[in-house]
Amino acid sequence: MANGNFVSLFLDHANYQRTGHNGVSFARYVGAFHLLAPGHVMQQTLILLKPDAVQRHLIGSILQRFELKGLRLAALKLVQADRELAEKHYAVHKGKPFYESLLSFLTSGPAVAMVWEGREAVAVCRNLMGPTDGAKAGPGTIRGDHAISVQNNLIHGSDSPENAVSEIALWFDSRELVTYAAADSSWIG
Ligand code: RTP
Ligand code: MG
Repeated sequence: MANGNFVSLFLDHANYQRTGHNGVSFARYVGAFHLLAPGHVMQQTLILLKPDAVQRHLIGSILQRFELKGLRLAALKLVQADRELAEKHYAVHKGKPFYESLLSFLTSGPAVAMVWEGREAVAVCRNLMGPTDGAKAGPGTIRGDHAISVQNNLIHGSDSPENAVSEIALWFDSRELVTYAAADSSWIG
């Protein structure tokens, strides 16, 4: 097997959900397997660059942080979210004082929707983002370096593997997710 190391075949949960029962194609199904060291958990997560990130010309510099971390880009598109999509995405916050303002913000212009994949991708991305309030986020994080607002905090990231699966399905059609071998994967681990 790869590099002569003991590796295990691990079925990515999100890909299994998308392809396991509906059977998009055998090739895509096989592509959902990853060669991983034992105990490593491969995940996918939904990342949105919110409308403030697009308007502030921060798409490239934020996106680069995910690339440099060693995550693999599985899907990417520019989306003008409508109210229905924003309501579904932030359904958990319905009824909170900031809910209406949040929906207005998310629908105020285009957002960049992405799926990033890698070991512990959900937690890795949340750490790269920093805490919700830009004023409290530490330097070195995306929000800490570029945001000072609670609401206009540039970026969304799924907060659990389970929510990642449903959020990816909300923003992407399964055919928009691309499976390929990253040339540097054996070095990144
Ligand atoms: P996200 O869901 O966007 O990744 O952000 P998060 O987990 O860090 O924060 P969450 O509590 O889920 O809040 C969702 C988004 O709502 C806006 N917000 N405004 N005015 C306020 O008090 C307030 N609190 C939250 C932010 O845009 C936050 O990211
Ligand atoms: Mg959240």
